[in-house]
Amino acid sequence: MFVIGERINGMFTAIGDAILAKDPQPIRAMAEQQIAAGANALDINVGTRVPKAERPAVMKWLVENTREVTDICLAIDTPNLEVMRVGLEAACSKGRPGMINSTTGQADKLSAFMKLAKEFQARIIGLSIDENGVASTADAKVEIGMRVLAAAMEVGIATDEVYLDPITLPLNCAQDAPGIMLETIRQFKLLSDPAPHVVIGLSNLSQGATERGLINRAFLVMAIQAGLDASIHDPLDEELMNAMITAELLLNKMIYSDSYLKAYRQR
Ligand code: THG
Repeated sequence: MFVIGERINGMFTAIGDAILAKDPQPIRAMAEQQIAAGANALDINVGTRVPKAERPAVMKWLVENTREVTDICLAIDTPNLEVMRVGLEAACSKGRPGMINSTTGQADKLSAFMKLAKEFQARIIGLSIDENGVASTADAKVEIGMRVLAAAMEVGIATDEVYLDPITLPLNCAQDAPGIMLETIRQFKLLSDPAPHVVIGLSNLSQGATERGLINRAFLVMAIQAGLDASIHDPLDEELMNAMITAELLLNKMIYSDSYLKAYRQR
């Protein structure tokens, strides 16, 4: 599993405060903690408390500060093309890896973001959203996934550099959504050869619910069985990471040993 740490996001109070105060220390500490806990990449999102006009400069600051402590992949989380470009410039400097999080499926957005992905050799996440909003059926989600892959191929991006995201809705407002997501994940994996990656923003699922950790854990395990191979979540949630590692063990993706949890973390 490719784990994208979700915690450098202005929506978390402590990180939002640090962003507004231009205090780099909590940002760097959060990057280091997530990497120590097993993150393979870090999501970078300035949040909603920063005024729109300041977001390009603030994204640059946030990425540059994170880059002070790590060379791993940084996923620039913004729907705005200008903020994305500034974020990628900082993330991908000196040949380091970056990721576009994300594009939607409208033709004009797709072509602009795919060009950026090509320019920066960045991976790219395509959401199951288009001019009609969030696709609600598996068929509609897969249709958008197909358009995302076609747009990638058009600019010469391999289908396995694309991450399709079926969109995770909170369980407490859409109880049939998890089942639809599982079906979508299975179908995404059949869309191309090589298959695209499939990613979700796991924590969305349990927003506003009690038993958040348990809900996240149970769904992540099911989604991995369906073909999920990347997840934006909290790597500091140790029980979640243990459930994820165990799911991979049970699917024969690593060799059993009594100390398999430790072995996974050491690799
Ligand atoms: N897909 C993609 N990218 C995404 C998402 C997605 N990026 C953003 C989001 N969804 C994933 N990241 C988060 C980060 C935090 C939370 C949920 C998703 C979260 N935050 C707490 C809350 O709202 O309760 C805040 C807690 C606090 O304030 O401390 O749940 O789906 N491609």
